[in-house]
Amino acid sequence: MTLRVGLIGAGIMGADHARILSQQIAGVSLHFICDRDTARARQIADDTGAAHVSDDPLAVINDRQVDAVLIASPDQTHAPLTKACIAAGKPVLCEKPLSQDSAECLDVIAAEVKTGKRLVQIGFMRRFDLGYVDMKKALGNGSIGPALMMHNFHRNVSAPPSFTGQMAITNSAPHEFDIARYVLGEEFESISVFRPKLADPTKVGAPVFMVLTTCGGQIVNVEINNNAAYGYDVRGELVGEKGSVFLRSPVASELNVNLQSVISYPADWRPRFAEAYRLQNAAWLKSIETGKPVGASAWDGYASTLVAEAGVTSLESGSAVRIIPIAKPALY
Ligand code: ISE
Repeated sequence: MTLRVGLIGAGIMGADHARILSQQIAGVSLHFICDRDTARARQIADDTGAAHVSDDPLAVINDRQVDAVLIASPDQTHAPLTKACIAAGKPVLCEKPLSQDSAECLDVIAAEVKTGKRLVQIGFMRRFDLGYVDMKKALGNGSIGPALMMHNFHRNVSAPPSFTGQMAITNSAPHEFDIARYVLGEEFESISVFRPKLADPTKVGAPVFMVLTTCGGQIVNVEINNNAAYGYDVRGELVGEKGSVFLRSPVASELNVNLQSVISYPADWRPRFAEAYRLQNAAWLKSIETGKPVGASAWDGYASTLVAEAGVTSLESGSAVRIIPIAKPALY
């Protein structure tokens, strides 16, 4: 059976998901493309053979010929559109974050719990990255001993003009908040956020450095620098009592010229996590067929947003902030 997917959002992420679904995964077709800019929606429809284009996301969600929905629209639309998918009984892969407001995440959770079915997957694709899979495996099989710390660096070339200072915490860092929870199998207990002094304080996207503690006693540090300039560079190291696992970025080649050996950095996350996105999207579609949920749930979306909210408070207050989630519903 070919699964017909409705795609909401034809920007940088929507276009990449369209490429993945149309070129790299069998058994799926793009059926409906939605964006406020119908011209770029039409371009994706023409490239992928999608039958319909609209600027109305509800037209996509409620179309009887759409079996599943992928949300790649702006952050503030994620929670309301995910709730609309739940109301329509449609499986949905929603790009991260589920919301930048934990109360909105709880609304989504309440709606999904009411159906009694897991319909929502959140696009924390690093859970499918082979480096992080190795980290979780090494912890799980005891080869590095009990986890002590996890170091994380997340550097973008430059922040888009719309990027507010807080978005380093609410938009970029949720990747690290989620992957650390997933690898360690622990919830966070507290967060402290610091910001270095910039030469130009008016520059958008100043770096932040975060120190988090887990309920299991581990320490996690996260550096987010959305204006690293030199390349897209995500690093990580899981440190145990007997060893560590260091995250290696996939490198296709090494250029040797002019007495130099050059390994290039990608310009953004798409090439760095290309395989993780493909595996995530393929697993999502498979989970729809099997009825067995995979990847990050709406609860995981809530948990990472709760940490981000506490991080914003810590940055503003200059103090450590405790993280106290609600009791996890049995559905998760
Ligand atoms: C973006 O939304 C992503 O999800 C990327 O993975 C991340 O590196 C980037 O910082 C975010 O803005």
